[in-house]
Amino acid sequence: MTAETALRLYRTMARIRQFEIGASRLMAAGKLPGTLHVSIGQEAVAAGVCDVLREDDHITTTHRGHGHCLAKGGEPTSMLAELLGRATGYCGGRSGSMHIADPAAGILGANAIVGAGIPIALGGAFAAARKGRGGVAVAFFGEGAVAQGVFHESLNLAALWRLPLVLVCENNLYAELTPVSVHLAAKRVADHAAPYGVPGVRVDGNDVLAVRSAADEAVGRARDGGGPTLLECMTYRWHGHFEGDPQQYREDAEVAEWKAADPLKRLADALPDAASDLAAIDAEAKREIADAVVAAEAEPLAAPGSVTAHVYSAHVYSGGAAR
Ligand SMILES: Cc1ncc(C[n+]2csc(CCOP(=O)(O)OP(=O)(O)O)c2C)c(N)n1
Ligand SMILES: [Mg+2]
Repeated sequence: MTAETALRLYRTMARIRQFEIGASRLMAAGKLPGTLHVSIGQEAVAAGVCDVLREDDHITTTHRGHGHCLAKGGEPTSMLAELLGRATGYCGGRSGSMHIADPAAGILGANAIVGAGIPIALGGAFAAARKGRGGVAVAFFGEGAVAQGVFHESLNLAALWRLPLVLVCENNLYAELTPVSVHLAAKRVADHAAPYGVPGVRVDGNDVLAVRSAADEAVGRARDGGGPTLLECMTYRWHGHFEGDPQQYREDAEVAEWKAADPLKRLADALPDAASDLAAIDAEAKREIADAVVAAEAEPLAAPGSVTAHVYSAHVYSGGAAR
């Protein structure tokens, strides 16, 4: 691991952290329509995995996907404009935080439906295999998606066809308000890989160097035709399931314990000689996101008159009576 790589990983995590602090503040100020799910505390997974991806690789993500989008090359002002309902946002201001997509950056979409991004990434992996240029697709999902049929269907097909798919489970111990022990029979998500003949690896998801190293191996294997890997990253969200969640389902002591395992602080502790570089990166990330908030807020709101644009069913039924 070179110093340059370590600083790049820190920068990615710092940008994600600042983005989500900014989004959380906008929500608290009543400026964001809809719901907001932030991944503060989980930044090492997005940063470590996306660091080993190429620009032409693809990802899909979830309702908690800002970090993955930023780490894959998503543009913060366009993301914030989307969150703020602005016409210049990634989806024209129509979707908010849960459907951000940027095909040019290889982001096939966040997704509000639990598990729904996994088969889309499977399609990305299938396309990459057909193109034969060593492309890889990564599906990010929470442990809440693992009991969904589509997780198993996708893992089965990826294994059968040795597709270049990396399934990255962010196990943050809760699905909405439900602890993992109550909704998953298996003790370890990674153990679901073995019946499909696929490597299953569990890593400390707050250790960005460990995540990067496991992702490097999985992505390398996928690129070389070795098929899929299931990577389980153990992590924790500092905020509630959504902004405003009263969080009566967990103890303050548990949150405090995980805050002490802050992925940014852990990397900083591993780089004692880089304190001034890291401080400069923090300051730069703060400035970048503050500027992006100002720029996004200055953009025009999506025009109410455009509300039926991009609504496919309106065209399907346009010849007949509305139903
Ligand atoms: C198919 C489906 N069922 C239920 C929901 C409601 N829902 C939204 S988020 C969520 C929990 C997701 O937990 P997890 O996958 O662990 O992701 P996390 O929120 O922890 O990042 C649920 C049940 C949904 N969006 N989609
Ligand atoms: Mg979860």
